[in-house]
Amino acid sequence: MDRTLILECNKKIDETVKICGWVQVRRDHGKIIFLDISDRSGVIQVVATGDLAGDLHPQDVVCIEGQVSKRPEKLVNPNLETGTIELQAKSVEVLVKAQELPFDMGAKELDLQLPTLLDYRSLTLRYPKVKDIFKVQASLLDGFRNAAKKLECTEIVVPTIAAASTEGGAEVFQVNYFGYKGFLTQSPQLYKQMMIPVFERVFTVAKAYRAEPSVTTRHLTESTQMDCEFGFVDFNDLLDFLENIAIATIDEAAKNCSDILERFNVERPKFGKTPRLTLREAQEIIYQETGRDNRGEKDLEPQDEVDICKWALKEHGSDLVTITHFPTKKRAFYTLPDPEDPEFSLSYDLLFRGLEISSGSQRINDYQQLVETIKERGMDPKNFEMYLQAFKYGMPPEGGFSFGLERITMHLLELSNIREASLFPRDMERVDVRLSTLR
Ligand code: AMO
Repeated sequence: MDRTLILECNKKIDETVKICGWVQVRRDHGKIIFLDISDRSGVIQVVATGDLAGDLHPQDVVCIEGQVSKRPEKLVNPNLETGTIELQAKSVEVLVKAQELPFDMGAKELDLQLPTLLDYRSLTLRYPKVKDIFKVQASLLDGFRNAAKKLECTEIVVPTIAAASTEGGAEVFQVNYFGYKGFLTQSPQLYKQMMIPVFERVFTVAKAYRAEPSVTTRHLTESTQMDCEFGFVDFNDLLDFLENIAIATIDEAAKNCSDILERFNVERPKFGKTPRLTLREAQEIIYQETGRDNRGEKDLEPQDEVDICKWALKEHGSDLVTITHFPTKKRAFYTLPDPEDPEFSLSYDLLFRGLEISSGSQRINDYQQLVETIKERGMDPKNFEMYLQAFKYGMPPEGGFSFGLERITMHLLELSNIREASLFPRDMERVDVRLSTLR
């Protein structure tokens, strides 16, 4: 008999079908045993006798033939897509027995500490509420790709082994590349810029590596960046594109996953017109609102990001706020200083519900200015030979931005730690397993 997907059973009342999937939960009620079986489409309750259910337990892989029947009115489960039906098992084939589980995967809440959740990642990812996080993430990726394509960006795939570090600083992983010094890219930055004279508008979803020396709830050593880059644009065009893509990306996921947002008990994001503030204006507002005087600081502190977002929601009904004009020295070498006040740059960060989710800038597109800036920053233009070629031979005014996928996922679902929003998170202490267990 051909396999029927679980959700399809809704249309097969009184028919005999074969479903295949995993045992999620087993409930013994005397001689009757209820099994929740899941597949890629959903979950269904199976009613089996003790003989048929044998010693089945969660994560066993089974195929079950049986008759789809309507549940009695009072046993309907409104929270389940198949809540009005159940499957009366006639035969059970065990394809694969799972070993005994280290914890109860059938529980209503997976009550585990984060390290344990990650130690057993390939198992805990199957838990419905954990799986939901990555359905939202997939939807964010769709939303980003759709929004970038709407703006006529071409998708590119870029390298992650490079000959020079992109964002500067010490936070770079070195690799021994056949005896030569190589680096893992801190962002797809240099490659997306090199592609401007090729396609004019590009986007990419790329891994970014940062040797972050501190353990925080919002930094990973390997994160996923969703980047765009545009030629023939000015600063205002870039801000429009940034906010347009952010709203389209988040809104598509929030719409497609409204059931998941409900299960996580989080509200759909609000997108009134996104307020735009310079860093100095934001610091002034924070001072007025909270009395905390960070005017003159070179960046926003985490608490500043929280406070300015609270203000944006209160005053503008927006979960997003754009901050512009960061000090030139605090931004990467490719950032264009503001011609009217070169101490500050044509740069921006986009904050979402209290956290920076994106940043970018108008770029230096003049070859000589770029070479000079690289030298001023104590770097050697020779290490940027391929990159500089693109500027030598005709680079239009250009700019772009990058979104952190895990950060958006985290704040859309109001998770408390970014590691929950990464399938297999890497940090100072973990690459799949705890590094301490490798020593
Ligand atoms: P930036 O370094 O600000 O800019 O990174 C862009 C976005 O990526 C996310 N992000 C991170 N997420 C998790 N862990 C990390 N360690 C981490 N680092 C960054 C954040 C951040 O806003 N090349 C520039 C972008 C550009 O100018 O186009 C860049 O990489 O959400």
